[in-house]
Amino acid sequence: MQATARAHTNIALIKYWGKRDETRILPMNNSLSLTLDGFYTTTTVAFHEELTEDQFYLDDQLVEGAAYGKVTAFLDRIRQTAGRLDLSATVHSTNHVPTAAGFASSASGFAALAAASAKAIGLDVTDPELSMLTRHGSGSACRSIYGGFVEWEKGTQADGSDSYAVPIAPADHWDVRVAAVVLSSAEKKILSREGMKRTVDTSVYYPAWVESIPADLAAIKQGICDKDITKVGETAEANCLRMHATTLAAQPPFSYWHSTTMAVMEAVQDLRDSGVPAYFTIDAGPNVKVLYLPEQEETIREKLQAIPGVQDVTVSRPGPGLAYL
Ligand code: 2P0
Repeated sequence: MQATARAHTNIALIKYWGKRDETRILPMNNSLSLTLDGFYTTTTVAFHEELTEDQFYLDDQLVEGAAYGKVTAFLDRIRQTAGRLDLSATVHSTNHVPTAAGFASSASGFAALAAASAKAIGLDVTDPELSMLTRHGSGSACRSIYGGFVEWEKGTQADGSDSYAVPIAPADHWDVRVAAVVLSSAEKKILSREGMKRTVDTSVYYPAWVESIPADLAAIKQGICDKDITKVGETAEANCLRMHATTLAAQPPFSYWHSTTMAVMEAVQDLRDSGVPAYFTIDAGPNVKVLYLPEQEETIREKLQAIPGVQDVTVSRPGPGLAYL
């Protein structure tokens, strides 16, 4: 009863921001992401009858506390679905997502855990079913089931049975690049789970955010289909700024940006002013991701690395979906 799976991280171009159900991890809005080849998690799960509790090792270190709690809670769901509450698991995860890259490893982590644990326990699930299981670990992880461009359908059912990811275009559809720009002091103060809850509960801009999503989705899907960097970039950047605007209108207000975050945003604007198509997006933290085409690689790297306060620039291409090893 053992299986190994690998899943890649994803970057949202249309952001998931706000839940309509915190227990079932059901979002207020559809989101759309690009899976990235540079960052992934490999996880092996083995179920045993003789074990009395789960054990979780991350990069060969035994994990306890809150991170362990999230993993066992997720395994409980898998056990329940399979009708095998008698089993406990050993989980070995290896993260190829350098913390310094500024990507959350939870997306690749929970996608790999869901796939490996479902297979190890003998659950015969379709991709949408696996995406729904993954969603319970972390919302954005449900998009990492697939490679390339992926949409998470928010669904309309109260039980979450129609809230899962669907593939929009495969990784080889279009060679766009994403540079992860890491800032030197990038400590995140408000977790995304907490930040999105405060925003839903208190931000006077939140209803406008939800209302703006269908037009963004339509525009970006057309842009992806046409391989139109201007349309995709402008839509993603505007969507990101609108998400961050909701935090400024929350009570108490907050922002994920640092001064260097804004310096990177200005550098991207400078690049565009000089005729280079480059666009930024920012998640629930200070690091910036920059979207551009392969022919601009050198120009982009040079410009971003020269910004004071930038520690590292790591480039990714569109990446693959789940793999069983
Ligand atoms: C996203 N983020 O679409 C958005 C953009 C952050 C900003 O998904 O509570 O770690 O586990 O469902 O998935 C981060 O939130 O939150 C996130 P939970 P998750 O990528």
